[in-house]
Amino acid sequence: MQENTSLPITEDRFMKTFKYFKSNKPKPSLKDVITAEKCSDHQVINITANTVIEDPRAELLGLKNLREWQVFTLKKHPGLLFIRNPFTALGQRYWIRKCLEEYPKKPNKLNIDIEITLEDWWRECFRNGECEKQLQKKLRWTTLGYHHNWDTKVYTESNKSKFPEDLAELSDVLAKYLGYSDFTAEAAIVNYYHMNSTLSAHTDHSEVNLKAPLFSFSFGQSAIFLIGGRDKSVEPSALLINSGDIVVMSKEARLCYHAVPKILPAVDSPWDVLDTEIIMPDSKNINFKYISQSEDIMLSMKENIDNKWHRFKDYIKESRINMNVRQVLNENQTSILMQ
Ligand SMILES: O=C(O)CCC(=O)C(=O)O
Repeated sequence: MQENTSLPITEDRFMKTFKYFKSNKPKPSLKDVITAEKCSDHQVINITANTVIEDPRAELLGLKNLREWQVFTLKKHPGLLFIRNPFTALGQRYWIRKCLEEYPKKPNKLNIDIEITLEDWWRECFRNGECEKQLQKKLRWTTLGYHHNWDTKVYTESNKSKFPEDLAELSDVLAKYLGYSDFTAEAAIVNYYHMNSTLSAHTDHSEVNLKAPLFSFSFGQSAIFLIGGRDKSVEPSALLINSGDIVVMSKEARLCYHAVPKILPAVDSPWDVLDTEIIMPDSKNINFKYISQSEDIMLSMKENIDNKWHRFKDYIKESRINMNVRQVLNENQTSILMQ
């Protein structure tokens, strides 16, 4: 992630729009914010494929049948794809819980490491039975796989941990659906936003492979996402992202400036809308590429149906989580050193 502040403010249209949406007084108008609902709008094109090959892994990863997915692109931003919530309610719960209970554990890296090293942040938040809100609010990011180095912006072999199998599998299902047969999830930033959080304008270009798409999965509260051009003189478009939505930055959009100037209260909470009868997926005959123990997923899904869910629900009702997945290496490259 790299910030660029070199443009004179008069030419920095990205910054102007960012400030407009960030403002609390006066509050920005949302009338020009693009939503998938407005797909008849001249700015949005529905590019959902007519024929889709089913993927038996989808259900176990908390995804709806691929035939139900809806994909859009923005006329002004070719390469920027938007998939409108392809997750089931149980799927949303699964990923929210993973981002809170599993991913912020060591050896993964957390923003709070510079202050305090915690083996298990979520467990620590509930060490005394009650939720320690102050510690909970401190978590802003966790990195997985190749850890993004925020100072040098360089990935290294020595700063890497195992990429989670389930997230690799989810990314693989998405990649295959979009026609990227060689995508490998190798790094992720999980971003945690509270109602007043923002993410400033940046491009993601630390990866060796800048041709592979970047997958961005969002859960919880909504957000305004700005997507601009290759420099900040291009006026960005504002897109509303709701829980479950996926944004893909590919091709021309892969290296474009983007930002999150505002978190908005979600109108719906799709993680709450569980079907009355939950039938657990049968994982026996599914061929996974990365997952070795699908029973763990089943167990975790089941736990989300019972009363263990309430702590995660309390968190997500005032937060947004974004999992930002990247391929780092080129095809046939096995290490950063081999370029
Ligand atoms: O939260 C989002 O939607 C975007 C996150 C992002 O741009 C990043 O992690 O690089």
